[in-house]
Amino acid sequence: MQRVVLHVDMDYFFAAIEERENPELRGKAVVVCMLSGRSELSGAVSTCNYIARGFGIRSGMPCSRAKKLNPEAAFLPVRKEFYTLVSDRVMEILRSYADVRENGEAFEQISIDEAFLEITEKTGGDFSLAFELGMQIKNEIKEKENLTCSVGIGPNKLISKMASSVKKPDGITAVSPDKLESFLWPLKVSKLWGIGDVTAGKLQEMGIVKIKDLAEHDVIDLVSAFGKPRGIWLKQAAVGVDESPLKEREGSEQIGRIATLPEDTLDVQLISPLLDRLAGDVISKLNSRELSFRTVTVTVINSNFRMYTKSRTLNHPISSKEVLLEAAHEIMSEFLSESHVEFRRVGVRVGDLQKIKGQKSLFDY
Ligand code: TTP
Ligand code: MG
Ligand code: MG
Repeated sequence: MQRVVLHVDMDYFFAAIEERENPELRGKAVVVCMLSGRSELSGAVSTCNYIARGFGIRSGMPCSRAKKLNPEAAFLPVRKEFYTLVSDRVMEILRSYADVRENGEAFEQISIDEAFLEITEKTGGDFSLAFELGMQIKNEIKEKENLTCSVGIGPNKLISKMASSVKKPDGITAVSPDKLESFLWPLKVSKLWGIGDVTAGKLQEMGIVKIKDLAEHDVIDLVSAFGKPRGIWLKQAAVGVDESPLKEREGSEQIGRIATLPEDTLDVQLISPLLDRLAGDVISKLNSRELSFRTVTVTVINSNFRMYTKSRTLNHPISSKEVLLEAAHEIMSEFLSESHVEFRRVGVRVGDLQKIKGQKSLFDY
């Protein structure tokens, strides 16, 4: 199946949150500053809204310079903890749109305001469905958080990441596999995600300016200039090839099983046997690897293909099937009491895994 990856980047994130919290800022240039505290405006610009960008203000610039560019702008100190709370809520919305795998969602957050979602299964490889899903995501973030974002869709991470910056703010851009060359080739090599100033400079010395030049360049020459892995990567990236998978959240290996119900239903009698079977499979996998768990997560996907998850954290690590079943059934009954839309798929997974300490038998002594 054709792979589809979606990338989301929030628009002028820190400044947009400040604007939302303080409607008087609307229509004004807003600059969020990392103040060093030494003297007034002695830090660097963290970010600014698009009105401020119109005055030439940019991330990383000294705040004093920004002040010269637009003395009327509102200068606000960063409130990182607050932005992180907003980011966490946005990420949970995004996560709910990603394909569901046995060990969790195919989702990778890469910064406070950016994430990749694998949506290959969700869309069946169809780029127009992917575009609709992108619009749904934008609407939900606007509705729930009153913030805008820009979305890129492509056959891999590289292309989706580059596509999301094409139309900003509040844009959406899909680059289907047949459009790779027309999308990439007119761009300068420095626009290729993963190429920094040093590589771009070196390429320029070799006469490679546009991505098209890179695509047409002899790979052996690239390998001798940049080494084998990098040389091959450059050649492939120039034609839009990138096979890198989404990386899971670090340190959060999970073991899980997910399955489709015989029919869409809200009947506990039909759901329970499947839940038992999934929990049994999870326990066997845990036992074979001698692992205990501390968190239990139940996932349901309803007949509208929306996904919901709920988790429980136990107060100590355990490997008991009874405990897993009890937690899973409790969570499921919460879901059932809240939901009006029938369930289509259900999943059980455990996390916070730990190796069970080897219990020696008497014979070992
Ligand atoms: P970005 O996504 O790079 O920028 P942005 O969201 O402000 O604007 P855009 O609409 O172009 O996406 O970064 C996300 C946040 O990270 C940004 O709001 C503030 C912070 N940040 C810094 O603190 N310093 C920096 O140099 C950059 C680039 C970002
Ligand atoms: Mg952003
Ligand atoms: Mg970003």
